[in-house]
Order: sequence, then C-alpha cells, then structure tokens
Amino acid sequence: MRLATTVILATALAVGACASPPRDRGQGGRDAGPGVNPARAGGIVTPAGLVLASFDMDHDAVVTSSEVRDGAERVFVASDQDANGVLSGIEITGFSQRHLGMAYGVPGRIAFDPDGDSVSTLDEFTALWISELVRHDQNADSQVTREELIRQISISQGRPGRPTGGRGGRSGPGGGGRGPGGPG
Ligand SMILES: [Ca+2]
Ligand SMILES: [Ca+2]
Ligand SMILES: [Ca+2]
Repeated sequence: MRLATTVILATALAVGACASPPRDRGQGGRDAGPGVNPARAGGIVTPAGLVLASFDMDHDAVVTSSEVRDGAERVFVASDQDANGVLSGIEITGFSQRHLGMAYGVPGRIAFDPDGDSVSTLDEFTALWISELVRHDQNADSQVTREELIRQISISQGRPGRPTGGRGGRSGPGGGGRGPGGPG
C-alpha cells in the first residue's frame, strides 16, 4: 500500500490553478476526472517524489534521467559525512531525515543497500533514484513531469469547516455561528 507513505507525509498541494491538459491516461478512477471542479482538486506527493522534484536542476519542472543521476550524485556526496565514498547506515539516516523528511521513511534502508553490505555505494544510491523515476514515469518517456509526481485527489468532498484529516487547530475555540442566548 503506497498510500500509507503519502498519508504520513500529508503534503497537500493545490494543483487546480495549473491543471494540465486532459489526457486519455487512466488516472485510477478517482474523483479527479474531467468533471472535477479545479477549485476542489488537490494532490499529494510522496517523499520520494519530493526528492525527484529536487533533482530538477534546470527548473523546467521536468525531471530527466540525467538530472536524476546528477542529482543523486550531488546529494550522495553531500550526505557522505566522512567522505569515504559510501554511505553508512547513519549517513543514510541523515539523508532520509533531511531529504525524505523522516529518518525511517520510505524508501527504507534496504532500498539504499540492496546487497546488504551495510553501506550504500553511489551505484546503489543512484539505481534507487532511477527506479523511483521509472516508478513515477507513467508514460515511459524517461522523465517525470509534475503531473506524474502528484497524485490527484479531490479534497473538498467534505463540507467546509469539517476536518478531513487528523490535524487539529483549524476550528477555533468558542465556535463561530452560534447565536447568543442559547436555549431559553
Ligand atoms: Ca529539468
Ligand atoms: Ca560515508
Ligand atoms: Ca551496499
């Protein structure tokens, strides 16, 4: 269930304003179809999707495979605290905390170190991000657009004022619309 990852991140991005042209691609049959009101459409992105987006060096909002290779190498070197050419478990955790937003998220340690020798080499690290590119690349053109990174959802099926997640804080104390006096 990939959804679990996205829920943990809980990053909601409004994509209504830049809705992309309609395509024939099956979106998964959610509410975000042709009939969706853009004002009510939102999207979520996974931690891995965030990292892929950060590899977009030329800022054209498209991430190519060469950008992924370059970007992966850049963050690999930056994460290699002792500069010994491999990422130790602690260094991977540091990378995860910084770039995935959590120390023990997804992709997990095993994904960074498929051969199980307790370190992640640049090849292993890069291969992971290339595989993430492929996983998000819905039309198999070896690059990912924002549309491919974001999973569209309908965010306003609930009524205004009703909390949709677990996050408190929106509803202020002392409620709004109630008239003074109360029941007589
Ligand atoms: Ca780019
Ligand atoms: Ca290291
Ligand atoms: Ca390894």
